[in-house]
Amino acid sequence: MATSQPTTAAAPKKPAKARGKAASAKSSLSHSQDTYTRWFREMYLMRKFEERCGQLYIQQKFGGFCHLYIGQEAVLSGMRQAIRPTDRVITAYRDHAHPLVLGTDPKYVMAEMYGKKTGTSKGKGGSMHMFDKERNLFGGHGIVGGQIGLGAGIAFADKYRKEDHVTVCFLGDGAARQGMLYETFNMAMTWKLPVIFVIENNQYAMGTSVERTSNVTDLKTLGASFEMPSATVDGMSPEAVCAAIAEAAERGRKGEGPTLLDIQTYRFKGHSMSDPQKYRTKNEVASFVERDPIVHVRSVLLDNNWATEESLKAVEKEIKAQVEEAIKFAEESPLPDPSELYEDVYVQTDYPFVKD
Ligand SMILES: Cc1ncc(C[n+]2csc(CCOP(=O)(O)OP(=O)(O)O)c2C)c(N)n1
Ligand SMILES: [Mg+2]
Repeated sequence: MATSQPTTAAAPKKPAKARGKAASAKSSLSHSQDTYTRWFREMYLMRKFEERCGQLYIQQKFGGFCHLYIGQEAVLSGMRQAIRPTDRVITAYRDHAHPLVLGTDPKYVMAEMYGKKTGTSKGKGGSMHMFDKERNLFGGHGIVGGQIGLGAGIAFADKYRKEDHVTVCFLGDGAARQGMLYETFNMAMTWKLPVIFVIENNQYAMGTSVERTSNVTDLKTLGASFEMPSATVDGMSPEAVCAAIAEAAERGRKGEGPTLLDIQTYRFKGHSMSDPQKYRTKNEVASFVERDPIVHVRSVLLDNNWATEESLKAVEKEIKAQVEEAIKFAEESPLPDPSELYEDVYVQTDYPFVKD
């Protein structure tokens, strides 16, 4: 298959920042009322959860790092719509929204933020290490690019066991510069692994723009020397993301191997909570906030008479209450017992390197 083969979901050639507002809500709808309703609910949950995390972090309710996902929600909603619940997901440290979209109860995600025993990783992972075995979420990884090889490894295991799952392996535009990417791309193409490499290209790695990290700024071309099918996708549109990931998943399930998607998105907030954001202008941020995917989905629902202002307000109220309940649960949960420190480190109880 040709490198950089355009998919139905390829974004216009202009960089995302140069494009105008989301297309009119009524034009060419490819999804049902149920889908838009679900997108609204889950994106609103991701947004409110993250807004509250930001506030709680400032109030020093929990420590460590805190990387918010605000602005990038359409990537996860589009992905969730395109895959099966049995498919696998792995990501980096900007990972609070991934369990939420996969259906993990927000209270367990919030408890992990607080380092509590009831958290998704029993309070031993924190913000950067969300896992959910039942929902096939394999983390949550703090080493930039570390999950690229792991994602291909999960896909290798599925292929070896002859199971038809696909793995969606998320990575940042900064992680795309890691050597791990090239070794993994080579193996994934050689063995035609069912893995979709999704660059969540929010245009910055901490304060460093894509333009400053390489001569190559069209990230879909990173797969070119491996002849990996690839495309650029508008990450502010859940419809475009869904179409691109669905096509890539089908390719993976048919045994045709991996796909690379450069999904162009934007984080409305700083890299982490301690980012003065001197590397970008307020106008640049505003140009993306104008394309807020939640506003887009909201207007699709209203313009098609699939919802009313009142019904959406009721959903918002319900979700805000759910997030508050999650905070209460987290605050009231116990801390892990110090005796649990060495539990869940190795699967094998007699692992030869474990010493007393
Ligand atoms: C191997 C490694 N190098 C450096 C860091 C420090 N670091 C943390 S986040 C980050 C930027 C990564 O940016 P990107 O991959 O674009 O993800 P984003 O934060 O935009 O989601 C860096 C360099 C790290 N955690 N691991
Ligand atoms: Mg980035």
